[in-house]
Amino acid sequence: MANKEDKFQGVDYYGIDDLLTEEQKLIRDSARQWVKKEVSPYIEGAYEEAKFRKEWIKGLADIGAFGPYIPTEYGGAGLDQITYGLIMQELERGDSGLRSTASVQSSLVMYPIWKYGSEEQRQKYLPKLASGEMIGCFGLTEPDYGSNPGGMMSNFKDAGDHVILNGAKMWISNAPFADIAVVWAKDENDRIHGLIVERGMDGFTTPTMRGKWSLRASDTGELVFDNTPVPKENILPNKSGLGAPLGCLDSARYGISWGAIGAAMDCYDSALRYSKERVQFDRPIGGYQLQQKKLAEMVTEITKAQLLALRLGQLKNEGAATTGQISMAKRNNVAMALDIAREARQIHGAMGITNEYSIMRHMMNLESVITYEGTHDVHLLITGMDVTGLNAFK
Ligand code: TGC
Ligand code: FAD
Repeated sequence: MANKEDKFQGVDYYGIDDLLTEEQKLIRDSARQWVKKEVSPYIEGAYEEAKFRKEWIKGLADIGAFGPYIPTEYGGAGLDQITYGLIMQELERGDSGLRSTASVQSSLVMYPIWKYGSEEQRQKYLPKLASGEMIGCFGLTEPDYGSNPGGMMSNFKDAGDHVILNGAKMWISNAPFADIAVVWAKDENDRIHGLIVERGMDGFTTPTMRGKWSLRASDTGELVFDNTPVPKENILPNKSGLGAPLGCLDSARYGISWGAIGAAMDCYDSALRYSKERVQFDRPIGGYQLQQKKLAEMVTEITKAQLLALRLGQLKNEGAATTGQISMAKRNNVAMALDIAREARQIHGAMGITNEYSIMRHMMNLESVITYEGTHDVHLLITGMDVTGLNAFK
């Protein structure tokens, strides 16, 4: 629905703003204003059409959402990890698909090029990715290897100054319009490497995946490689093995732990307002204990999630956050947001299923967010392994 008024106020029950710097708040607020002005009026239309609006790319770059923590010498914003988290929070407050585009660009495309790439690769790709002139995607998941990416079949063989890449990736965010793909594939010794594949390379196609009832404002596709020649200079030289893509996931999962708070805050904010306006049996429904229980629990869970994300951000800034800690925050905060979306939907009654409110859209989006970047169960097993030292995956 176009021109819907966005009345979002922000949720800060514990005065967490006092723990943020002026710069962090300023950047968070400018992301919030951009979402209010450029996203909220158009998001329901984009969702119905099942299309990411390319018009958003420049705005995302302008608010620093592409590579917030990438050094300025490569075109990034050079910000700290908490600011990165706050930007993801504001984007996902607008829509999870919007945050997805920024997560993928920053943590799954720019991060591996920055961390594992050569200096030439950094200079060639990072400034264009930061400005939005170039959009990237990340190909790890395959039709038969989702939670278990180590089993991937995609492979490449040496052919002199280039390699020949074969295989298929699916469920790839931004694939249909990406200019480059960071693709994970095995060499002839079964070792996983990252390759930068450019649109236009022979035998490389990106069919769109249709029929999603979730994350509809984000374009999802396949990556198909049919004897695709990739120059050797496009292989990321500085890290190989499954730990390389998993390292990128740590960064993206961290951003999602903040993003989910944004979706939850939007649902709570809307439910709180509605509960005070909607009258049944001659009283606002917010005056009934059953509705207050929902609202009180929502704000409690949001506050806990905010503290978890903030502490994780501090650890990230110190370079001390572990995979287990990141998994805990991603798992907890996404499940929290999904629970809140479901409860908020009930507070809105029938209106909650319409696109007059953002609730149902958030709820449907969060069904993807709880699955991608490691499912809810996978993250539980990561935490379980971390605390027991015993692997329950295999
Ligand atoms: P495992 O044997 O445990 O580990 C293999 C190697 O990787 C190292 N490692 C890590 N390194 C860096 N960061 C991490 N988080 C790491 N976790 C593990 C590990 O030390 C080992 O190194 P080495 O040197 O000994 O070889 O691997 P496994 O095969 O048992 O699998 C473990 C498991 C299941 C936890 C992992 O594979 C996993 O996380 N699965 C979930 C897959 C997933 O999250 N896919 C996401 C695809 S991308 C996406 O969804 C984008 S959504 C778009 C958006 O964000 O909007
Ligand atoms: P499966 O791995 O088949 O899991 C099915 C079920 O089995 C899950 O409940 C899971 O928790 C459970 N399970 C699996 N293993 C175990 C075990 N050992 N013990 C107990 N339970 C287990 N991938 C990319 O590479 N790039 C992207 O950009 C990307 N974008 C995405 C966008 C969307 C909208 C979606 C929905 C997915 C995207 N993905 C992307 C893929 C995503 O990462 C995978 O869907 C996810 O990792 C899970 O894999 P799967 O769907 O194959 O589920």
